[in-house]
Formats: sequence, structure tokens, C-alpha cells
Amino acid sequence: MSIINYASREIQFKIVYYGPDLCGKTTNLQYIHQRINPQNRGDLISLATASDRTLFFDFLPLNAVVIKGFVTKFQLYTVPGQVIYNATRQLVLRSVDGVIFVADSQWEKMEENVESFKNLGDNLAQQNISIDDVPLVLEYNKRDLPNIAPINYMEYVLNNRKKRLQSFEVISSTGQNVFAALNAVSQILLHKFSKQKDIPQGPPLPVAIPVEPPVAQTHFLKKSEAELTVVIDRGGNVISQSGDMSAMDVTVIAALAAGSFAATRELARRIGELEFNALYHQGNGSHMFMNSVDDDTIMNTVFGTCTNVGLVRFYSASAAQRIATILTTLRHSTHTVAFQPSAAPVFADR
Ligand SMILES: Nc1nc2c(ncn2[C@@H]2O[C@H](COP(=O)(O)OP(=O)(O)O)[C@@H](O)[C@H]2O)c(=O)[nH]1
Ligand SMILES: [Mg+2]
Repeated sequence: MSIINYASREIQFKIVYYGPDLCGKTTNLQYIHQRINPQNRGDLISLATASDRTLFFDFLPLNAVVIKGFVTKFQLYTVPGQVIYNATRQLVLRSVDGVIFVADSQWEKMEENVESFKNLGDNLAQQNISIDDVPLVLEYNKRDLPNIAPINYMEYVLNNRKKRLQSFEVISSTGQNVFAALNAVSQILLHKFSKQKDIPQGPPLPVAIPVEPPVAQTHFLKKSEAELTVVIDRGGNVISQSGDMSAMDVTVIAALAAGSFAATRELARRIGELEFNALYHQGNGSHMFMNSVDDDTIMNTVFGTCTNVGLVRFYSASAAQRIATILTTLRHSTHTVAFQPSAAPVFADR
């Protein structure tokens, strides 16, 4: 679900690279990271194990100028492909705006491709998103390898549907069609976004943030003497922020914090809790406190030596309640941004 932030004049979209283990998702992000203008990207964050497999997710923030008067941020994520990590895939898919399904073209991977595609449909359905509605394109990757299935076979197996998806012959290790696929899904989601106001019963409208961070948030920061606080949705998007942001990349913190909060939720379930509604990470001089705001939102606070976790915890509870009320009101009001999507590619390969 896209987020419009009127304060920073940003619109955020989330694009997820989905597919079986080792199909080339991380390689796509690495290529984009290398080749896009550095001014238009942040760091590539990979939560990977030593054996080079994505354990959690990869994350690459990009920005583009496609909507007049707004910076458009595209958050690119990959999911871990291994079958056992379904909880992580569900977390990464939260509030997704577009999907690039990466299939491995090798014959012996066809069953894994099909299973992963079905898993994508199931996980989207859990969020009440139909696979037919989400902006989605297909990559047939590793076209340079000798033991690959012909394109018409891959189309038959993965793209045999009423409304065909756009598909691309990709070699992500050399970059062939990596940007083409990214641009295609970006165009589809921008068109969908531009029409959002016309949809009578479409997906929930984006949460739009007023010009200032909610008073409850700035008040909390002052009272608790914390350094900064960021309200994020559980998909990792920044909703509002308050405090000194100069020292850190809030976009990255939001993505990682949402992941961390969701991971510990699984821990909570193991001991019979629905979730831990607060988390505390203790450092040497700087600490982080996270608490739940509502079902879709968490608040992430960074604080130093001038305060303590007790105070932060104390004030965060009432702040969270007030912010939850504001968000409920905002979700029920209509906010859209009028624009005409252009046909020009959103991202350029240098
Ligand atoms: N030959 C070839 N190898 C590729 C291609 N894309 C990825 N790979 C390799 O496949 C392996 C798995 O890629 P990775 O991006 O880590 O897969 P992920 O598990 O989907 O993130 C790595 O060794 C990549 O170098 C491709 O287009 N051609
Ligand atoms: Mg990976």
C-alpha cells in the first residue's frame, strides 16, 4: 500500500522480488545498485548468511521523479526463497505495491518455480490481495545457461492465464532486461496509483500524513528526552518522523525495524503470546525502543544517555494510543495525488 507523506513530499512504493531459492533475486538488486545513478539510491542492505543465501531479505531504496512535486521512493525487497522461510516472505509482502516474480529458467528448477508462484498467490491472498490485481511481471532468468527451458514452455507453465503478464528474458548476472522488468512493474503500479481515486471498492487508500508529525509524537519526544522517533507501518514504510534525523538513514532503519519486530512476533507465539508489544535493544550509548501502535503500525524510538528506558517506555504507551487514533481518522479520509503517469522509463541503467 503506497504511502503519501505530505510533510516530506514523498510517496513510497514497495516492490518485492519473489521466487525460489537461488533464482537470482539478490543478483537483480546488486545489478540495480551498481548501475543506477548513486544519487537515486541508498545502500543495498543484505541480511545474508556466509553461504551467500538470503536469510531474511535484501533491501534497496531508490528514488525517482515521476510525480510532480513529490519525490517518489521505491523500496525494493527480496524474499528468502527457501521453503521454510514462509513467515519471512509474508512479512516482506506486507503492504506490497508491485511484484517481480523471478523464475529460474533451468529445466530442473521448473517445479520450484511453480511452487513458489503458487506460494506467492497464497501469501497475497492472506493479505486479501488477488494475484490478478497486484502489479506483477515475470522474469525468466539465467537465459545464458545451457540447460534452460524454451520461453514458450515457461510461458505455458507460469503465464497461462486469461490476462497474460508481461514477461522478460533476463540474465541478471550481466543485467540483461533487469531494468526493463523493474521499469515495467513501476509503470503498472504508477498507472494503478493514478487511478486509485476512481476505484469505488479498491484496496484501502494510502495513509496520508499531515504537514507536521502528529503532536503526540513531538510531545512524546520532548517528554521522554529521546533523540528521535519514527512511526512506521509493519511493511517497513516511514509514516512520520520526529527528532534529529541527520545521523541516520530513516528509510533503512524503518525497513530493518519492521523486520525485527515481525521476527520477534514469531518468538512471542512460541511462548503463547500474540506478540511482544514492546522491544528494547540496549547499546553502549544509544538504545532503541519499539512499541506497537496498532495492527498496522509500530513506533521506533532511539535514545541516548540523557534519558532511560523506563521513561521512554512510560511515555511511549500514551503516545502510541494517541497516534493510533490519528491514524484511524486518516485512514478513513480520502487523500490522493492527481498526476498523469508518463511513458518514460522510471529508472535508467547508466
Ligand atoms: N549464469 C547465471 N547465473 C546467475 C544469474 N542470476 C543469478 N545467478 C547466480 O545464481 C546464484 C544465486 O543467485 P542469487 O541472486 O543469490 O539468488 P537468490 O537466492 O534468488 O537471491 C548466484 O551464484 C548468482 O551468481 C544469471 O542470469 N545467469
Ligand atoms: Mg538472495
